[in-house]
Amino acid sequence: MANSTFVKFGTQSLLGTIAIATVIGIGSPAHAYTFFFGEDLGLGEGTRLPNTPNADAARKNFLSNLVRVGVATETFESFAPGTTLPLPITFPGAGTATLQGDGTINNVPTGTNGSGRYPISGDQYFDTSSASFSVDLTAPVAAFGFYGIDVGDFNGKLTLTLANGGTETFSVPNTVSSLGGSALYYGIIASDPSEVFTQVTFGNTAAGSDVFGFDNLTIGSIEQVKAVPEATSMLGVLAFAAFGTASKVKRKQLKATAKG
Ligand SMILES: [Ca+2]
Ligand SMILES: [Ca+2]
Repeated sequence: MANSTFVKFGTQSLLGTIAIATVIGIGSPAHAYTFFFGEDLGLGEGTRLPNTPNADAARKNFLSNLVRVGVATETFESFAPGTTLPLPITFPGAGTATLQGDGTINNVPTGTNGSGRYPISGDQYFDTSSASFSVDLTAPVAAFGFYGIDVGDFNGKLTLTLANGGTETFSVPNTVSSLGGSALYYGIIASDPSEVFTQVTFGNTAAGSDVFGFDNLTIGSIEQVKAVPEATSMLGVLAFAAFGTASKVKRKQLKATAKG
């Protein structure tokens, strides 16, 4: 008897959940961006990390979701040191990305710039306060990934605001108040054409004081994102929209923590 009552109640609860999910799905389609994050903690302002395995793994995972042909990565090696913004950069197949705001191309062949910042590729990187830094895109893009160096040692968490008609802000789960010289990789991939964006504005909870380095910017169009498996049912779509992104982020954060 008790068992039968439980089953009945359980069914009603499930139906209630479906109804709520349907309302959410119709009223405001939840975005299902996929996030990629890996962080290697710093060893101090004067020390360049000898390797960045967690950040590299996140980048590898990010790139594995993009087609191999045509996706470009800007390493900032071809610009004259001291170059300031605006800085237009062409990404074949994905349009032009113009870096806007404050920042400078820095050349640091060895060690750090004295404040924990250094290139990931080659000798150069882009140095910015993140108080005023955005990337304007001539064509809507679906994938955006980069290395951030020396984020968080002045108590700041990095944020990215995507403009796609409205705006949506995402926080990078970087460690705060760590030693200088850390390296992280952060990537975002849209899963369908409604999620593409035309501008990424950087912010920082300690804007102006938590200066960071920026290297290996990868941008991809929706055509350069590998197809994601289609959900098998409407309920699957709604459940994924409501809960999929959060759990993915959580899982990746946990993974990064375990490794770091
Ligand atoms: Ca620093
Ligand atoms: Ca570089």
